Amino acid sequence: MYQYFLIAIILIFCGLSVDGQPVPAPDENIPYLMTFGHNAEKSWGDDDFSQTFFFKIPKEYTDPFYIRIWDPDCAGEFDEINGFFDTRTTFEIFGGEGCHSLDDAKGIDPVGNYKSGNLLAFKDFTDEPEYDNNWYTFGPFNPTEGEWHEYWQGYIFKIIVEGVEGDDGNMYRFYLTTDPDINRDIEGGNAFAYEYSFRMHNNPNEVSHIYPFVDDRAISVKQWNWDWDNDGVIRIVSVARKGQLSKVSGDDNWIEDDFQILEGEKNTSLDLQLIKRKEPPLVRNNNVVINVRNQYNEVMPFFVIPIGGVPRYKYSIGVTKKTK
Ligand SMILES: [Ca+2]
Ligand SMILES: [Ca+2]
Ligand SMILES: [Ca+2]
Ligand SMILES: [Ca+2]
Repeated sequence: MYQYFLIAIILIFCGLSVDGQPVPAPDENIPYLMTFGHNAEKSWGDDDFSQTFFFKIPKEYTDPFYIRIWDPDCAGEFDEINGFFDTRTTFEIFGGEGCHSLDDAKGIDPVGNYKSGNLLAFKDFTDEPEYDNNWYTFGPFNPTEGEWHEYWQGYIFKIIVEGVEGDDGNMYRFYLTTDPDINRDIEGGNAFAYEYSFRMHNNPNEVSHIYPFVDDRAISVKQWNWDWDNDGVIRIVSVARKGQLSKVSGDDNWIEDDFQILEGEKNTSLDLQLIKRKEPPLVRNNNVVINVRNQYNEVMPFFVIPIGGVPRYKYSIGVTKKTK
């Protein structure tokens, strides 16, 4: 009996370690990141054909690491065809001074010097069966090739994905890993973005999540989303918020919703629950974009592994205490 228990424990731990650090992460339950070729109409769901993500390598980790891309090609399985597949997607990895700290790097539009820092690696993909439902591995990288971030106590790297030719939708994921061939966790590693372009689930019962981090300067928040196709609602949960409904956009437009930060929410993550529409017509293959800004119009980071954990509503914070 005892040995079965031990084997079960070992299997659980092995299972965890080979999961790697996927982006999107399990708590987000987002099926794919998405970037279209720049000749696509924006009504397909991508507002600017460019996606930026950052990886954080904690200072305790000093060995080389890798960034793996799942399904980097745009053809075959998973990708969204528009006529025929003719899209070329570039993946560029940056490190060094300014790769994150420069304002343009943190913008939500691909303008100015957003490709700041040192270009460490580059590869483009078209219709390549070799990488269809398969991996491409960037690296090895040394953690110190990134840009040191004092507040997050780690080195930051940037990846920019762009649809430079064609009009089809490329679906993909990233994995941060210690191993070039297997996905293995970097303890304390994380990834974040200031704007997220992704594909929603087709199953209306699936709920996806985004976790913006509220720093201590935030007083109010503006939630912006693009091309939601009226696919359900966004419900905001936090340590102080039980479930507040926020607006979603229709076809080919942005919508903005403002709300105040509550006491207890600073230095925690919000949980934006993306709840799909359950009545017909069901929305399929829904590509969307979302960003969240504070009262200064500064974008707030979404960490794939939420800072402070997934927030749970605490009655004692959310309700004004009554004296008995
Ligand atoms: Ca594919
Ligand atoms: Ca096409
Ligand atoms: Ca793909
Ligand atoms: Ca859409």
